[in-house]
Amino acid sequence: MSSLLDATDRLERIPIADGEVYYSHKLELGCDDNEALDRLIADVPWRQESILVWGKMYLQPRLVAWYGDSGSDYTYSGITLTPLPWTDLLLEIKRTIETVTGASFNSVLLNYYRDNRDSMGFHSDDEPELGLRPVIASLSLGEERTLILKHKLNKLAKPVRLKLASNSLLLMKGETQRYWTHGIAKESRQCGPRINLTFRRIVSPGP
Ligand SMILES: O=C(O)CCC(=O)C(=O)O
Ligand SMILES: [Mn+2]
Repeated sequence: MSSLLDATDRLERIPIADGEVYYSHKLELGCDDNEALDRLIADVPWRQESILVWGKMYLQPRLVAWYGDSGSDYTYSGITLTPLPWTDLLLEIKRTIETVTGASFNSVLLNYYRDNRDSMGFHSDDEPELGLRPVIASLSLGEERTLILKHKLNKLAKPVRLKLASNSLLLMKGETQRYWTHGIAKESRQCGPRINLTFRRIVSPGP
């Protein structure tokens, strides 16, 4: 029977209208999450990108890196990222995420939140190259941070706050990017480092 189950049946569904969001508190990564965090902090060629917001350039309040199959360029907020080739560690993590989600991915955006002052503004992962109804699988390693989801149209829908633990997986699919924005707020408490890996599928060349 289990082969007839959708892979997402093994994940907790977060009850939101107009979208499909799933959470798994602890993934079996096949490697220690602290070790994976340390290796990524040390080995990834992290960059702090400048982005265009309302016609003005700002430094992003976090570091990023983009990996993927060649040709999976990704354009957002006025910057185009050309993928670095997959490393063994990232391919191993990708395989685990693909098994758990039943989806396949050709690229991953890594976000490195160095401390409580690093953050990500509200946005949707709705760039044209991700196609309609993108499937975004997001693995967290390190410090627990809160992801907030806000409905774009229904002002009566309460924002949804999700604490993303180390080694947890958040899966967004269906109409989530169309109807919701999400972001990671700064914290007033001290925070250790956190790395987030958002696996994506580029389905068409960017603009
Ligand atoms: O850090 C997170 O959990 C969110 C990352 C994210 O939304 C993104 O990379 O688009
Ligand atoms: Mn996002």
